[in-house]
Amino acid sequence: MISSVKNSPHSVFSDFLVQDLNTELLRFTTAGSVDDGKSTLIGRLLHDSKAVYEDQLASVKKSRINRSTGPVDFSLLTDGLRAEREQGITIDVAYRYFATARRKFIIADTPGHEQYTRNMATGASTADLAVILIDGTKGLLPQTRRHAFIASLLGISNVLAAVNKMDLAEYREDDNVVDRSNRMPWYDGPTLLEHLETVPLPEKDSLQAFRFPVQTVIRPDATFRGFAGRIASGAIHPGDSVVALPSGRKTRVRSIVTYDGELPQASSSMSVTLQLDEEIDLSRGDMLVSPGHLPKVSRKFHAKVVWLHGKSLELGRTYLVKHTARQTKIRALHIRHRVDISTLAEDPATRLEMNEIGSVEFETHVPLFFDPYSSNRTTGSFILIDAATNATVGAGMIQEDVTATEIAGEPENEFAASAVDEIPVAPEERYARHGHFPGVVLLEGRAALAERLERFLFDLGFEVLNLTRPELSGDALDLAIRVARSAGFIVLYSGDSLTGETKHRIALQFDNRFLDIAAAPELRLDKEQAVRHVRAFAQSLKFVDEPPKIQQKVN
Ligand SMILES: Nc1nc2c(ncn2[C@@H]2O[C@H](COP(=O)(O)OP(=O)(O)OP(=O)(O)O)[C@@H](O)[C@H]2O)c(=O)[nH]1
Ligand SMILES: [Mg+2]
Repeated sequence: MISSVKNSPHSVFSDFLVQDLNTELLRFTTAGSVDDGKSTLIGRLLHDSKAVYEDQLASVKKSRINRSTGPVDFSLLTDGLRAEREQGITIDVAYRYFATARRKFIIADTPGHEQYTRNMATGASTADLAVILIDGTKGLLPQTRRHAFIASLLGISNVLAAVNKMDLAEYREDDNVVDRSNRMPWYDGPTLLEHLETVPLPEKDSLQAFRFPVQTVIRPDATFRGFAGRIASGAIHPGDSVVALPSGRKTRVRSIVTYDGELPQASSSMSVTLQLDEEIDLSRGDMLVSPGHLPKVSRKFHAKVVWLHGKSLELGRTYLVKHTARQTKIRALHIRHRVDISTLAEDPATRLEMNEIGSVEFETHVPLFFDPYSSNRTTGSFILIDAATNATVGAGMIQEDVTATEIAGEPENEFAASAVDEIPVAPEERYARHGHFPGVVLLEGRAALAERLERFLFDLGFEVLNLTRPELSGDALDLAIRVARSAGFIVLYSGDSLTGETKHRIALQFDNRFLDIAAAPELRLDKEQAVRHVRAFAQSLKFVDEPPKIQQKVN
C-alpha cells in the first residue's frame, strides 16, 4: 500500500520537481559575427542533448529552407521568425532551455549582424557566460571583438571561445561539441558541453544590498497601502529596516504580500508588494533600500555606453533615460573617450556613432539612485531613449569611480562660480530644460481623462499639470494659467466649462499652442482617440532639434 503511494504519478512528479529545483542553472549567451554558426551550434546542442521535441525536429526537417551542408539545418531550431528564416540571419534574441543530468541551461541565441547589436546586448545582459564563436575560415572579425568587449562591459566573467566550421578544415562539424573527438589529439580540454556543465557558477547575489524600485502604489481601499515592484537585489523579511529614497525616511517592512499570500522572505528578482510600518509617501521610480548600504543619489555620473542608433549621440542634447522604474531627462555632458574595439585604445571623441562604445559623463533632470554596474547589474544599468521617436538609442553601465568632483566642468561651488547669476531665468531657459514648449489642453468636465493623461504625459517625459478644481475660475484661473505657462508646463484643464472669450484669452497666452477637445466633436466621447490626439499635440510641442535660442537680457 505504502509503496504504491510512493510510486504514484503525483509523487514521481514532485520528486522530479524537487530534483529540478535543486539542479544548478547556467544562463549563457552566444556572441560573434554574422553567420559564424551560433544558431546552428545551439540547435545542435539542443538536438544532441535531446531537448528537441519530435514535431519540432520533423518541421525543421521538412522546411524548404536548408542552408547547411547536412540533412538538417539546425539553426532553424532557434531562428523561428519568418524574416530570420528568409534572410538566413538571426534578428531577435531567442531564449531556449535545455537540461542535462548535471545542469539546466537557459541560452540566449543572439544575432551577429551589426544592425542588431542591441539585441545581442539584451541577450547578454542576463547571462553568466558567453560562448564567443569564431568561424575557423574567417578568424576574429570586428564584430567578434565588439561582442567580446560588450560581454566584458556587461560583467560576464566567463567567456568560452569556440572555433567553428572545423569541417571546412579536416575535421567534423560535431567534433568536441557534445562528444569527445579522437580526430583532434592536439586538444585535451573538455568538450563544449562538458565545460558548460562544470564551469563554476557566479556567486548568488542574495547577500547584496537590498534594492526595491517602486513600480506602483497599490491602494485598493483605505485599509491597505502597499508598494509593488521587483526586487532588484538582496533579500527582505518582515521587520527589516528600510530607507525610502529620495526622502531618506527610515521605516520597517510590515509584510511581504503576493497574490498567493504573505511571505516570510523575498529575494532578488521576485515581484512582491511591500507594506510598511509607517505611512511614507512613495511613488513610481522611488526606491526602498537597506539602511546599511545606500546607493549613490546623484544627478551626475559617468557610464560606459554602447550607442545603438543611426543618429549619433550628441553632447548637450536631451534624451530620456530609463533606469530601474524611473524615467527622466538626461544630457551627455562630455565624452571621456571612445574605445577602439580592435586595439582597445581610448580615443578622444565628441560624438558616438552607431555601435560605438564610449565612456560618457551624464546629467539627469532628477537624481537617480544607482550603484556601479560592477556591483549591481540592475541599479547600475540604464537605457537611453530618443524622446521624439521613442527609439532605444543607447545602453549604459554606470562606472565604479563615481564622484561628483571628478565630473568635468563642474565647479567646486556651482552657486559662487556662476557668472550669470544676476540674469533672471528666462521662460525659454525653462522650456529648453524641459525639452518642450508650454501648451494647454481643454478637457472641460473630464477629470478622470485629465488625470490619466497627466500620468501618461508625465511618464513620457513632459512637464504637465492637471488643473481640475472647479473653483478655479476668473482671476484665479488666469493666474494659475499664467504661472503654469511661464514655468513651461503643459496644462490640462478639466474644470468647469469656459466661455469662448476665456478660451480665446488662454489660447493667446500660450501663443496658440492650444488644443480644445470640446471643439472636436469626434473626440468628445472616444477616450482612446482623445488620448492619441493629446499625445500628438504634446509631441508637436517638442523641440525638434535645437532648443530655442536663449536671449540673455541683461537688465
Ligand atoms: N560547414 C559548416 N557550416 C556551418 C557550420 N555551422 C553553421 N554553418 C553554416 O553557416 C551559416 C550560418 O549559420 P547560422 O547558425 O545561421 O549562423 P549565426 O551565427 O547564427 O548567424 P547570425 O545569427 O545571423 O549571426 C549557415 O549556412 C549554416 O549552415 C559548420 O559547423 N560547418
Ligand atoms: Mg543566428
